[in-house]
Amino acid sequence: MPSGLRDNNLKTRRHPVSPEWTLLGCGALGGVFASLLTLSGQPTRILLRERHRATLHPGIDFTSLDGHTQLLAIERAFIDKPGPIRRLLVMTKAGQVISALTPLVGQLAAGVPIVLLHNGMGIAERVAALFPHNPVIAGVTSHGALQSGHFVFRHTGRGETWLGPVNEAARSCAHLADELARALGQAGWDEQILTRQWQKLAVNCAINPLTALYRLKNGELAGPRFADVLQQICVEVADVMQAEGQPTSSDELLRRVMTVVELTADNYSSMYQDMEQGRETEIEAITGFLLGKAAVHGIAVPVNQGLYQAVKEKR
Ligand code: KPL
Repeated sequence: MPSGLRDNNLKTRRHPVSPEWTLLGCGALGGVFASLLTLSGQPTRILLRERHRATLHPGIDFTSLDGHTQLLAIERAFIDKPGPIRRLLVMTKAGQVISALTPLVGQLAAGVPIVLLHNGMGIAERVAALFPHNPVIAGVTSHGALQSGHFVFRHTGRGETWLGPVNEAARSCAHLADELARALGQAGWDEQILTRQWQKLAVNCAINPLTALYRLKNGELAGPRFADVLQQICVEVADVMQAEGQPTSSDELLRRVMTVVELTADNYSSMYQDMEQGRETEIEAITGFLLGKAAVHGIAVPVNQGLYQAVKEKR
């Protein structure tokens, strides 16, 4: 990616006023969402954290699903001077959500919606406590994304995105799903977002640790070698979900997992990518969250426990 790109070479203009979206967390998925929002005509500003101040910030090199590559100028700002924020889209890794948002405590205007799109659970409630005057929205997405260099992103799979309210103030924010849908092709609003979060957690408990530990593409989990372990993971997650008041069955969860395995067969899971790059994984917010809930209900989850330990030890 060449540095020092001039804006007039790029596809979009800078937007000095108030962007539609301010995005915190420009990893693979964040970079793809920023690109898709920009291309749909919704000006987006990327908020960079302090540790990125010393690095170069060229335009975004974005490759869409059809393989077309283009350079996009996307406005950037630093977290200490974020500029006006209309909606905040938080796409950091689960483990970084709280530390990334902390500088905005007391700075973010009341009423500005905070949309959280990360793997794992247990964080949205903490964000709602930190920002009692803001609508907090939890989201799940199954889009595939790859980052192959500094600000070089590829959209690798069209997925579904669902948003829903975490606190009362967020109940009036359903229109945000429509706006995301303009960029993503589909996005829906679901008042029962907790159920969708659990279903996504089940998929992540099954796919992410195994693909990361065995260094596989998602599709390779369809082989007979993994049939038993996937089944056992789903039995354990279903037990915990039922104890949490989420009606489901291990068969239903296994069907969901196998559908995602098939739809994302050619993708590397985010945990695989994190481990390969030596980054912190989301194991705490995914399997760690499950283990915490299992302990509360006194449910044994030995297979998930083993995967959790193996991922922790590998780092
Ligand atoms: O969410 C994912 C991830 O990689 O984190 C899945 C759905 C497993 C797709 O890779």
